[in-house]
Parts: sequence; C-alpha cells; structure tokens
Amino acid sequence: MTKGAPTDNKYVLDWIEEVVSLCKPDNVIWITGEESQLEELRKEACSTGELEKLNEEKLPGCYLHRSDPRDVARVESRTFICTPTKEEAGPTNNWEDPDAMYEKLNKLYDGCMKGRDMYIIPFSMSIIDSPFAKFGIEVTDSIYVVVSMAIMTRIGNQVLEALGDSPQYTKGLHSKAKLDPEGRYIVHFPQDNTIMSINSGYGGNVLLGKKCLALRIASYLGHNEGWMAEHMLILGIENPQGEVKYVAAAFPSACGKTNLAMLIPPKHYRDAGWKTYCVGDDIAWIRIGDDGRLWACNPENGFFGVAPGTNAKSNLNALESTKKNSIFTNVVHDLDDNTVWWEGLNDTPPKNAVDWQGRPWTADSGEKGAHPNSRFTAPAVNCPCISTEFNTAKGVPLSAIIFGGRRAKTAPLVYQSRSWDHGVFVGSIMASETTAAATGQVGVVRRDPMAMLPFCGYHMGDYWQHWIDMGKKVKNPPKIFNVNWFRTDDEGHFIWPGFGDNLRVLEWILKRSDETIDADEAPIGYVPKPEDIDIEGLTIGEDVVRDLVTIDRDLWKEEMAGIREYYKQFGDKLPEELKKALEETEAAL
Ligand code: SAT
Ligand code: MN
Repeated sequence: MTKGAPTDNKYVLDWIEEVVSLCKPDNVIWITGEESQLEELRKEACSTGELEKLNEEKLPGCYLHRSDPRDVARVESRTFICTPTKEEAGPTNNWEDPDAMYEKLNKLYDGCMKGRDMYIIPFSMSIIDSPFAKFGIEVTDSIYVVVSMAIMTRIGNQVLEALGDSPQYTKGLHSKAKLDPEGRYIVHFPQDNTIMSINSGYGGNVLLGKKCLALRIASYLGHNEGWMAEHMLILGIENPQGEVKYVAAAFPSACGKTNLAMLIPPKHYRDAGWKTYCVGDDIAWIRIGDDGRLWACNPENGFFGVAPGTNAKSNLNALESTKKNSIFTNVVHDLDDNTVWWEGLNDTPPKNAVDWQGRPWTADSGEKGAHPNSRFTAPAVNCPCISTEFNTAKGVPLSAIIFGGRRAKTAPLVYQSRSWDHGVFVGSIMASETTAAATGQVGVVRRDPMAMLPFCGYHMGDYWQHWIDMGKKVKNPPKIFNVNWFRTDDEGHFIWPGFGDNLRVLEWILKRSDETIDADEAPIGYVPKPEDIDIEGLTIGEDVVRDLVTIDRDLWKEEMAGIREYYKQFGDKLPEELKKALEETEAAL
C-alpha cells in the first residue's frame, strides 16, 4: 500500500502501513499539494454531495458543505488527553489510561475505511522552512478534511522533503467512521505525538493541525522546549508616525477574536493615518527572541471563522477573505444565485433557499437558517489587511498581551496588570459566558484560563507555572491587560460599541506599554483615566467611559471567592505567585 509513496522516511511508511491495516481502506492516496489533485478531489466531493460548487462568478473557487446535524461543534466531553498518569493531564482535562484508550480506539477504527479512500496529508504548522515549524501527517477518509487542511495549513510533498528521514512529526489519524456521536473521540497522546479522531467530520474535531496539534500537542511541546502555544490572535497596529506595534489577545472561542484580528480603525483614526495588520486570528506560537522580547507567529495558513454576525460593518476584511477559494459550512444556501447567506450578513435574506440542514427555508419561519456555529474556511492570503510578517519565520515582537471574555457585569472595559506575575493571575481568572462554539449550554459563565481550558495538553497548574517561568526568562516582557467589550446596561444592551472602535482601547494599551500615559489604581490593577480613552465620533460620553472602567467591589469580592474555590482543584500545582496575587487582590478589595 505504500508503494509509490512520495517519501522513504521509514517512520512515516511504517506508521502508514499500520493505519492501512487497521482502517482497511480501498485505496490510499497521498496528497501532493498540487492544485490539480485538489481540484479532482473537489469534483469528486461535488459528485457525491459532500461539497456543492457555488456561483463561480460571485464566489470563484468556493464551496458549500453541510455537516451531519449531530456534528456541528467541538465536543469537549469526548476530547481526551491521554498522558501516562492522570496527574499529568490535570483536573481540567478528560483522561484515560493510554493503553486502555488505544485498545478502545483500535476497535472503533478496525475496518472503518472499508469501501472508502484513505488520504494522507503531510502538513506543516508555520511556514515549511521555519526552524519553529512543526510537521504532521493527517490520515483521513474525508475529502472535506483534505480540502480544508489545504486552506488552513501548508500541505504536500514539500513537507515530506523538509521532514526528510526524521521521526519528528505528529501522527494524526482521522476517520468519519459512522459519525456516531456515541463513538466520537478526539484523543491526544502527547508523549507519542499522536492524535486520533473518530466519528466526527467537523472543524476543530477533525482539522487536526488546528486545536489538536497547534494548541494541545504544541502546548505540551512548548512546555518541554521553552516556548508557548496560545489561543491568541496577533494584530499589528501602525500609528500616524509609522511605527508598527503588535499585540496578542486571548479570548474564548466565538468571542470576536477574528473581528479584533482584522479590525478597521474608526474614521478619524484612519484619517490620522492609523492602520492595522492581521498576523493571525486564533493561534499564536510565542518564543523568546534574541532581543529579550517575546515574538509571536501564527502557525496557521487560513481562517476558520464563525459566519453568523460577520458582515461589512462587523468585519469587512473577513468577509472579503471569503470571496474566493473558501469553504462555507452549515450556512444558508441561496438557490436563486447559488451563493451563501447567514444571520447578520445583511437585511435581505434569500427568498428561495435551504437552511444549514438542506431544508427549504425562509426568514419568516422564525428559525435560524445558518447554524450559530456555522463557519467559513478562508485562505489567509485573501485577507486585505494580512501582515507582511505573516509569512515570516520569526514572527512579530509583542508589546502587549491581552486577555478577555464575555462578561455582562463584572469585568471593566480594560485594565492592566501590575506585573508579569499579576498578569498571569489575570489570565488564570478569565471567565466568559459560553457561546455555540462548543456543544453545551449557551450563556452560562465558565472559567476559561487564558482561553486554554479546552486546549491545554497538560496540567493547568504546570501550564501556569510555565507562564511564570517564561516571565522570569524574558528581559522585556510585554505588558498584560484584560478587556471586556461585552458589558451590558440594565436592558441587556452592549454599552461599548466594539468592533473597529476597540482600537480606542488598544491605543490606550499601547501607550501604557510604552509607559507614556498615566492610569488610575484600582484594586484589580490599573484602569484608564476616563479622559484618556478617545471617544471622538462616538455617541457615548466620558461619564459612560467612567462607568465602563469602574468596578463593583461586591461583584469582585464574589468573583475572588469563586476563584479561591476554583483554584482548589489544582492543589499544590497552583503556583505560589497566583496564590499571592489572589490574596493581594482580596486584601485590596
Ligand atoms: O472548531 S474549532 O475548534 O476549530 C473553532 C473554535 O472553536 O474556536
Ligand atoms: Mn479558537
């Protein structure tokens, strides 16, 4: 079966032999990275209905895909970190003994590709010739996965060439199998550099380069190798003097990372000469540079963004990115002009359409046409504001790290930590009201430290310690902040305008990073003097800004009591520095 393989790396060939004899596919197809091969596969997927070709004039090279209705988001309850001991995975990950898990999975994979083709996708996270790149091979029985990986990562023979005869690659085995939710598993074996995903065909469960490799496996590797894999966007901001500074920001899934990553400055900022550049919208790999600063790069090659709510006003750059060579999943299909639509795209829903499940649909039905977690998969090169540094190995130096979440009342618009260690505390207490990006209840507060709760490949206490240790090693660490765009008034309306206007807050953050502006002391850190947030052109006044940066001590006392409780599960793995920061904050309150 490995005859004619485009590599003679024995670590690759032996493993492929193994998975072929386990999964028993009819054919084995090596993905070369050539456009002609991908085009053939797209045609084949169109012939079976797995993909639908969209209007070539309006959306050239674009396709629609619908996933199984029971398979529309990451499933955290079925995601496992199988380290040799439970202790290594920690209290926030699902764990099972690796041998027991391999045994269970091998039964599920046995013969799962009978009657199907097996595709072997060599892929690279980061540009292939980067010294920081991590290579993987994803084996899959899904053409949707092949063509999506071709957008989201660098794929093909060049990866095998760069890998040479090295054993250093991540093994990723994916099968749709029967798409059975009961048999669905997304399993990581960090010590074996192996990922196994079965019975799903959706997004983060199956595009194994993304959350599985670039966060879960990479966070484990980063801990061992002295770098960090983070769930962060990376944004470049150019001021009117022509200086470009970079920030990285962590928010839980579907809290607007893609919007912030591609933000368009408000008009009077644009007129003054402010510009923004997107380096990444979801994942940052962060290292210490020779200059003693932290440098971040985006290991991905595309965007897997939430479609609903994306429009010319909320994120024109994302919308533009999806205009060619993109895949839309679980959106509305406009049958009149063979294009796509989703809630929040515009006020003119199609008249003749089918919904995300392929059922005839009109907006009057009162039901949503697109799934709330419907997505676009778009090449990063399509983005009008993609950074010139996107395709560089060393990435960009960070001036600030920003944490954030969706909090209706507690968190102020922005605050700055007192130090690196205090900043790690701020990241560790992140919480957000849940969205549709993961299955489960929507709208409940859940703690999500550094937005890594579902993505940390080892013990969260060790992960925090790694942050503390990194801070000791960087000579010029970026300053650490927390933002909350989602405070609401008594009627539940958002107070802060958000989107492009978030640059007004970023400007303050950059000035604080440069130490060119004062701030007010609050029990939780530094908050802006209300007059220091530029509100020119907004309908809200300075008094509203004052409210937005004021904290409610009673709510925060409750919050700290919650943190104390939350921290208990980490036992003696909780770093001293975090314990101390909690005590100091309680005292200050
Ligand atoms: O489905 S993904 O995990 O890739 C997207 C997300 O939840 O952020
Ligand atoms: Mn994400």
